[in-house]
Amino acid sequence: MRASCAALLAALLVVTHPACAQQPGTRPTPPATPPATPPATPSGMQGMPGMDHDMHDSTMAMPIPMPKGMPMMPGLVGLGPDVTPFLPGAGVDAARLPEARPSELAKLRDGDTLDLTATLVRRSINGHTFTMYGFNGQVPGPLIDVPQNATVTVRFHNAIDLPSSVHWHGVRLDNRYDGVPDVTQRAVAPGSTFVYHVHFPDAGIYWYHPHVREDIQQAMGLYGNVRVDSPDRDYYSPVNLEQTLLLNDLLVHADTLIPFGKEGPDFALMGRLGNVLLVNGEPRYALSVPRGAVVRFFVTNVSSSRTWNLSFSGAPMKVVASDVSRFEHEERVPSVLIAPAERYVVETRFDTPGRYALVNAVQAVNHYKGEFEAELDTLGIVTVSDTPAVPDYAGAFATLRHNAAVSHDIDRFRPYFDKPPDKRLTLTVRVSALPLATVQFMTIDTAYFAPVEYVDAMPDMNWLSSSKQVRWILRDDATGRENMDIDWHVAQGSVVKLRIFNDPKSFHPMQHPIHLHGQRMLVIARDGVPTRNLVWKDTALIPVGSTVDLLIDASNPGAWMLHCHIAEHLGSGMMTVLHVDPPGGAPAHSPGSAR
Ligand SMILES: [Cu+2]
Repeated sequence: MRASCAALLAALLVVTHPACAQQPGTRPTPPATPPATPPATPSGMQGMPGMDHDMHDSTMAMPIPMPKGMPMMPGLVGLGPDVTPFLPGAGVDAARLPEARPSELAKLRDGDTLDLTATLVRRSINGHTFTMYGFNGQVPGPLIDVPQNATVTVRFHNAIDLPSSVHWHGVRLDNRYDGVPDVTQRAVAPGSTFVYHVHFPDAGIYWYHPHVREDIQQAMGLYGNVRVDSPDRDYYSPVNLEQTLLLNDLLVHADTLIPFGKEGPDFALMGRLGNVLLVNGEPRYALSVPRGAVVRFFVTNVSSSRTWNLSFSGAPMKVVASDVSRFEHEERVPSVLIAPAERYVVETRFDTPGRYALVNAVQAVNHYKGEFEAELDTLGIVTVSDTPAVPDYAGAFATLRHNAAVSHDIDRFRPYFDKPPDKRLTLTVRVSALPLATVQFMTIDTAYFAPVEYVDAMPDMNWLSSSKQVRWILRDDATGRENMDIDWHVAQGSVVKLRIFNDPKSFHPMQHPIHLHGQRMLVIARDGVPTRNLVWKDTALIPVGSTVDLLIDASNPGAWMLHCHIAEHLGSGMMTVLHVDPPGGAPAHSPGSAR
């Protein structure tokens, strides 16, 4: 929310606070803390970004956690979202559920079969016990490791208390197995099974999650990675260790999960931003490595709405790959910015014995001062021993590779970069029946915007907005049609230039990570500035006020979702379908039945 100045305005200090006009939303300064003095302390390990989480203070009277020292807006006290509260496992005794296990490796070969079962699990997080979900009793779900070009069978069994499905995020697979209810299949009812045949044409890091009520099912633990291994042994540089990091956040008040909306998402304005930050399902990530070790991290953002900015306390880092390919050129980066559903592959060298903190460094707002300020959360610690790493990959790490194969693959698309857009979308929002205080607040507040909002500065207004009141919109500029009324067809094999504009003048502008299923795309320009180091993507962040040009390689036939990956925005309508028609027209196709 446009919170910093808004709070001042709400307090009837109707002045333009000079700080409010300062560089709204400028990128945070990444931490440059040397490893000898890591910012991590035991108290910094609790993962509570800006939230007051003390069980014994007055916040106990609040229905949701608020930023420290900030009361609920007077006009909103006593209200609740207009949806029925829902939490997993109603009436189930958590003590009788199995404790969730960490993710286990599921190494599959071409033709193998995996049984994947979504169940209720018991979780213990920061000393509190919750009933949540897991795949095969694990959170994250099994790390599925397959060779490139393998096809595997996954028998998905739904043993949770909601309809579900599995979407294979970023994978250019057969449309029938894309996992989207009412588009490619029917939702899998509790107690039912659906069999997926998944082909993996591209090396890299992917993930799987339900495509039903993602705001509940992902947040409660239904997510896992797929690592697709290239047959090229030199595909990545040599490293001493590989790690997968799945980033999520959980919204907890004292010892209680904040319920979800049964009929549709609450927190529909900004999405649900948790106050407990999780790496691989746990609030404390820990890794021990020898001195000089080079570690390749496969990072996936599975959170509903949070955009993260990761770094390792100044340890040198290079970015190697993203969603569907490697970059044309490896680059040194101070930190990596990762929006919901994106993946980045980064390599880091830990050359000094000691402790390096894995931190999320973003820009938050201070309501009372009306200023942007840095916010730093420690997600975990990498402990580096005195023992030297063997082999020593310092030389390989110092080399920034040029991936000629990636550039050559892109070459045949370059002639299309400068063509006029084939399709244009505007991102906006429409609201109705919100509390009057929220509407008044937002109307004044929209005078200010940040390109990317990293924290929920006004969780009371956000919590009270449900998908019944908020409609997030993809609008086709050519026809004025919105969301599922857009009827886009393109020919298989065409190269589609899609221009997306995120309208900063809407009622509540916000960044949107836009995801296209089943194809790959390039972000070729942002605000008219060409991208100089390309990478194949399936998700692109569209900041507020920005115009982003995407070039879609529409090679995979079928009906493919195009949507915002903020789960509450998707649940509030922000989706459409791109039909990629094979020669001879669209295939006759009806959603398959759950078996
Ligand atoms: Cu969105």
